[in-house]
Amino acid sequence: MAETVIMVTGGSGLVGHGIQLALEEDKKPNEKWIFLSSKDADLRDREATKLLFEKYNPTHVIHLAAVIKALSNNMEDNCKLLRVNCQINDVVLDLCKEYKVQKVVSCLSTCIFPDKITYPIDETLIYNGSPHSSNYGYSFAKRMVDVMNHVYNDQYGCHFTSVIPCNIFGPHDNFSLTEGNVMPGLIHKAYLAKRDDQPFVICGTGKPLRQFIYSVDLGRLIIWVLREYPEIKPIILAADEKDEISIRDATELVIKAFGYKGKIVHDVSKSDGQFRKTASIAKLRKYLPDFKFTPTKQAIEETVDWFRKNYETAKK
Ligand code: NAP
Ligand code: GFB
Repeated sequence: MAETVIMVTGGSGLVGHGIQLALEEDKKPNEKWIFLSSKDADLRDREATKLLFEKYNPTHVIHLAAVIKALSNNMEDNCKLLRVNCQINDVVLDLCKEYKVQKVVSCLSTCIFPDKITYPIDETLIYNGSPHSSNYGYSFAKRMVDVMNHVYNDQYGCHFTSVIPCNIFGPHDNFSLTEGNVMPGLIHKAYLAKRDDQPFVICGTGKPLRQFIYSVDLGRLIIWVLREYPEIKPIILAADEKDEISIRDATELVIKAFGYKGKIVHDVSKSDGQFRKTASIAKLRKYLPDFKFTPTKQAIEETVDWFRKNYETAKK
């Protein structure tokens, strides 16, 4: 059987590690996986990136690399996030065409959907309005990946597709208190509150709603998309709608996992961001009716356990 060489851009991040953990239970002998980080090449640099294609000769690419920030930083840096992400995507996808890569799976995000929309959101609604203003630089860069997938398919017959995950968390996340997304931020804050016997501060009102997916579940689903999903059009990969929870609920699960019993304070000077972005997984269920997500409580406990054990070296 011919060897499949799968090159994963952004392979050193949260989702890259989710795929690596998922592969531990689902290795195929004819697949060779290469997980890249920014140390291998700056993907904005076409010549440096070309050397990676020459070196590894990938038959398949999972394109995860992106510059991601939490809500407050997105708001301050929409311009940078638009430019950097467009530069990376342009170089990677065009080289995939040049090197005749058989299939590319890129990663979008549920924050790309219009802010003012009826819920639940589905894959057909991406272009029905502007994304939330806190996020529009990053979101428009991501929308352009879907546009590129279609034009490269129409014009050159490339099989480029994409997945749209909701908020992700798990081991190897960015647990920075200022730059991390909400779940790793809450986990780091709960760790410090418990250790130093301090109040636990939630940004905003805690009322916004989010769907969360465990990085290992997402890893399993991305592997399925790479091997089996036939469409160019994107597919939402998210928790079931019924499992959407408020930021306050997520906080309760995190502090329980730490056994923290101290005071909880809301800093309402901090933005709530988008109130909700509830996404439907009807399309995923049509393909995979029996897929079982890890319960959020269990996934949080596993992530907290990982963070405790790896506190010194975790990205924070
Ligand atoms: P992450 O942990 O921040 O990792 C980002 C990855 O991109 C790292 O491997 C990083 O390399 C690499 N990278 C960044 N800039 C680069 C550059 N100029 N050249 C080469 N590599 C570069 O991200 P993640 O959370 O795993 O996200 C993966 C994908 O999922 C992204 O496309 C993101 O937009 C999407 N997504 C994430 C979330 C979420 O909640 N995290 C939700 C929805 C969608 P280094 O490790 O060397 O820095
Ligand atoms: O994950 P997050 O930063 O962004 O979550 P989005 C923001 C929500 O969690 C807001 C509240 O309502 C915040 O006020 N929150 C409470 C906190 N405490 C914290 C905390 O300690 N840290 C953080 N970060 N938030 C993200 C995008 O949007 O969605 C990313 O910014 C990515 O780029 C991701 O696309 C999927 O969920 O609003």
